[in-house]
Amino acid sequence: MRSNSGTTLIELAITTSILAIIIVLTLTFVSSVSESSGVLNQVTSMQQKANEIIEKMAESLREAKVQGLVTAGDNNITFQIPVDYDNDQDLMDNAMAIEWGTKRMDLADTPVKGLTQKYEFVKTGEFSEASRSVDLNQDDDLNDVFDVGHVDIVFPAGIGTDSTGSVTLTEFRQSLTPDCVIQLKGQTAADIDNDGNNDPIFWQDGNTIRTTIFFAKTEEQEPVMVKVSSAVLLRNPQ
Ligand SMILES: [Ca+2]
Ligand SMILES: [Ca+2]
Ligand SMILES: [Ca+2]
Ligand SMILES: [Ca+2]
Repeated sequence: MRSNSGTTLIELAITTSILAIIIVLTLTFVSSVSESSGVLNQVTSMQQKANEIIEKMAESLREAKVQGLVTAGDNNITFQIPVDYDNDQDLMDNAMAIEWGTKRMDLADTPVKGLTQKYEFVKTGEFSEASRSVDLNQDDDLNDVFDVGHVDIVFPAGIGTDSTGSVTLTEFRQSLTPDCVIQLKGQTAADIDNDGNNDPIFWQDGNTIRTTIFFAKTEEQEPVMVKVSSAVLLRNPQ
């Protein structure tokens, strides 16, 4: 009886510790699964949104007449689009030339002749790998610091006069993205993902406009980086 109960106690102790190990293993497994599915959700939702944004930009750039050359350090691209400013239901004027201009978004999309619109990166913050202990660009160091911001579309808006009486044009801005666009700090054309190719947001390669955007939700505890790019062949090159 005594030896029996002794065995039972030992057995109980062994069973309890085995159970404890199993519980710990299970919890570790569950938490790592939910962590990786959290990262996966983050990547999937960002990828989807990023694709929509870049497709929308590509659509307008395809028709565009780019103003000036877009070099690799530029954080913006200025362009015109065909608009029906003579209001005869086509995009050609009387001389059969394309009606280049933009729209006054502040005036219900009213077409305006000769003016431009642009896409532009606007910095709103920074992300430091070291201070967050996250290797965001996965190049095996924690040395990188990123500018964080968004891409605006900028239209001309109301025309006013300044203090000297000169005519001024104001801007109408719309943010195309949340504050989750990243670039290496102060290096608008740098190679973010270390694949040997520089990653300016906009870059003109002959009649092709290349757009590359890196997205990261830097407010997440474990932010991940997503890259989206497009190459648009200009339909109306100069
Ligand atoms: Ca017209
Ligand atoms: Ca890094
Ligand atoms: Ca680095
Ligand atoms: Ca790169």
